[in-house]
Amino acid sequence: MEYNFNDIEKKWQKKWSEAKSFEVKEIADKEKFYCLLEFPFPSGSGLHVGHVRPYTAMDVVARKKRMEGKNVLFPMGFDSFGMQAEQYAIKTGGHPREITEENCSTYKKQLENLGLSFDWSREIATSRTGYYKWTQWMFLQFFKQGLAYKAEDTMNWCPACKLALTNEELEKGKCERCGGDVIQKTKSQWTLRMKDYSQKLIDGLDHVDYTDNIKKQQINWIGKSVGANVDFKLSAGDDKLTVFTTRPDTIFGVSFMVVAPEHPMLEKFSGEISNYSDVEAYKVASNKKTEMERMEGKEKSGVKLEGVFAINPFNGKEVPIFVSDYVMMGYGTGAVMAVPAHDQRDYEFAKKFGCEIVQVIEGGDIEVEAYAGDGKHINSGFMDGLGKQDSINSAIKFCEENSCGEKAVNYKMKDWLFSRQRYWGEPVPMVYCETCKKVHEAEGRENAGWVALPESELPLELPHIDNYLPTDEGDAPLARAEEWVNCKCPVCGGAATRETDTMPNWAGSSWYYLRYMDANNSEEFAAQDKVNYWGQVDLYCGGQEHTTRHLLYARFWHKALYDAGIVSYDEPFSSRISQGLIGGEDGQKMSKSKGNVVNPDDIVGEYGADTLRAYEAFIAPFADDVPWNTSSMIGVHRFLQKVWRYADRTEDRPMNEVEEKALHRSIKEVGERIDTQRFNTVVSSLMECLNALPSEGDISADFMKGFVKVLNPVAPHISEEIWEKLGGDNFLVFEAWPSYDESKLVESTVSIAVSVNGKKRDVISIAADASKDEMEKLALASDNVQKFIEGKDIVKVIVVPGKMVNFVIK
Ligand code: ANZ
Ligand code: ZN
Repeated sequence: MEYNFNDIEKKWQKKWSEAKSFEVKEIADKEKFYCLLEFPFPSGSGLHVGHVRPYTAMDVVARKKRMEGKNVLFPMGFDSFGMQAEQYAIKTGGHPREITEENCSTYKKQLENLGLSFDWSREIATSRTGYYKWTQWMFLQFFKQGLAYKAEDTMNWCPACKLALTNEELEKGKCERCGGDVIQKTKSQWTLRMKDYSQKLIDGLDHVDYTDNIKKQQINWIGKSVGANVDFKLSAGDDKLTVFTTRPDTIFGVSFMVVAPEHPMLEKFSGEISNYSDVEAYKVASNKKTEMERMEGKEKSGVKLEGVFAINPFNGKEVPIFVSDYVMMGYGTGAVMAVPAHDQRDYEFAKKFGCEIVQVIEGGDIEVEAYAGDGKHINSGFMDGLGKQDSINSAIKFCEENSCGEKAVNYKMKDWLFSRQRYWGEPVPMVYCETCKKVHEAEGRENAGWVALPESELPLELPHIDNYLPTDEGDAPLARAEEWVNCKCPVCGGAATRETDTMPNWAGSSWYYLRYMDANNSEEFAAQDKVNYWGQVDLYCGGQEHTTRHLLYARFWHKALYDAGIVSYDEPFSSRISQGLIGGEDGQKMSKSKGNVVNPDDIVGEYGADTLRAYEAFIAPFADDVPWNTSSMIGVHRFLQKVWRYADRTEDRPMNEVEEKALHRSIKEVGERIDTQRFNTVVSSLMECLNALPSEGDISADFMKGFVKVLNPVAPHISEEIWEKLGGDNFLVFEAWPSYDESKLVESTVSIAVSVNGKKRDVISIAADASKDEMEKLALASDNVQKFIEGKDIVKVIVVPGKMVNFVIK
């Protein structure tokens, strides 16, 4: 019989769906397993084969865990807010909601064609009101906890496109859309106090099982620095300038100070600074640069403050102060003590502005560049002769004893800028009221004037508008919906206006794993007992590009919920893995413009979903980037055809020794390899299993029934079909994962290949310890071999013990 994969696959997809095979309920005494995939943004171009890789891999895990008797939660949904849908709507005149919903259903169809065992009864999309009601609700909880505040923040603004752009949306500092210049604009925006969670986010990594690489990336992103805050007295008044330094031990080498252009001391001392107009001009100029440009800062620039200087608390030396944009206001104190001999940025600045360079650590050649290495301290008063750590400790001790500083820790990670000037996002459920503002101000409250919507008014729905562009003033497109914007203050009943910024795309994706636990609940984001039953995600799989931001946002969000008493455990994901990318067959990144995109629908149509699944599992170690390769995909297809043919050869008889051993080995290997995410070797083990059988003669039906159980996670359709043909009752999906018998794995016999002139003619089974002579004798006795050598001269016999025999004939 022919392997009609298209019919077979459709048949089983229908059966599973009708039987609701993958829908799960919370069952108190059944052990759970929560297997989570990052949900896709439903773009107009649909799924490509790169998406399929993690989907298949996690489906393999979910199917095996199910067969092992676990209650498996394996959900899917859509991260469906975002700029792309909005841009597409602007281009085509459609509505982002309609475009998004259409894309969602295309994706869903594509996913169903792959035979993925998702529980679609729990489908979510972040842009549906039933979902974002709870995103808004969580924002309100954060606001109540004091975690949300309005702050003036600079944003990248493209005057041509009238769009605010994130740093990721810049290309070499220019707008990625029109290539035009981008300016810095300040705007009051919602911000979440994520920086306060820096240490918790580092500490939490000790209690989760992420790969070392993922942990390292998270730690780097948080960017913890340990050092000291040191106070320098100012010549003017009794004010001081505090700097953050990781190297207080180098303080005897300070020859100037630098403050950021935004530092408040500048304005404060504008009366004392005699060249303040130069300072102001410099402030304006640096405001035009993006943070990236400032950090790269190839050519140092700055202005020396005339009329004000600082005093080094360690030696009383007078130190000039500069303003320069290589110092950022957002980090530390926005001021640095410059040690040009040992910090390269300070060195470049000193060279340009003719400042003194005082070496305080032995080593290097400071005629050429700053020396950042270790060495003994020199020119450092009481620290002379000390090494790095000792002198840091004694410098901090000096600060504490003389009340001029203390130990300090800083984190590079910033608070989370939570406002976007876009339409297609969650409305922020806040209202601005002038009347309440006066009350708040009198109380000295933060966010004066901002009033939270009562929870009963959620969801605050996105109003319909026709123009999705921000206004000329840079206000978000929602500002155009005047009727919606003007409202009553929920506290005092006076005239008020709604927030017109929306939430970032990262909001909805920060808690979706919780919603899956109780996706259709209209009373709560999820019922507590369900949240407690499903608990932490056991295995979370997603892209490498999400190991920093998304994973940190979600962990922060969860910890904030935990601190607010909303969830009972403080880490959302107990383990995390990341898949590698699939590139084009030409070795380049798969992209439409390069014309090298492989569409999964085409592969499924031509070779079947099982082939695509097995190939994507087989393609390479899961975390490796790898190019698509059609001929190796066809190789996998041939393997499935072989499975199909072998199933046709079955007889009702017990397994023989060869079959038993091949099967037990495969059960062991496949099981272990799925559990450790070595999916590529799962497929090779299955191939080896069949290779161990003779290519002709009958095969035990028991062998085949066992074989399709281990094949099932990878190629579920063909295995269900064979299972049914062999008279297996129930779906294979619900069969128990087979166990293996260790004693069956001991090598008493081995299969060896017998060839004639290098062409394989038979596989025979012999004792593992058979001698070369015995091997040759048995090989010669094979009928298949005899056919080819009968009446011919054997000129040579090559025997590799335990492996093969080759007869060379004339
Ligand atoms: C003196 C010094 C001497 C420094 C030396 C370094 C080496 P990380 O490790 O990144 O935390 N710094 C502090 N605040 C800054 C700001 N807002 N913008 C730019 N630079 C800033 O780096 C901390 C070091 O970066 C600090 O230690 C400070 O320079 C500088 F041999 O102080 B250091
Ligand atoms: Zn009010």
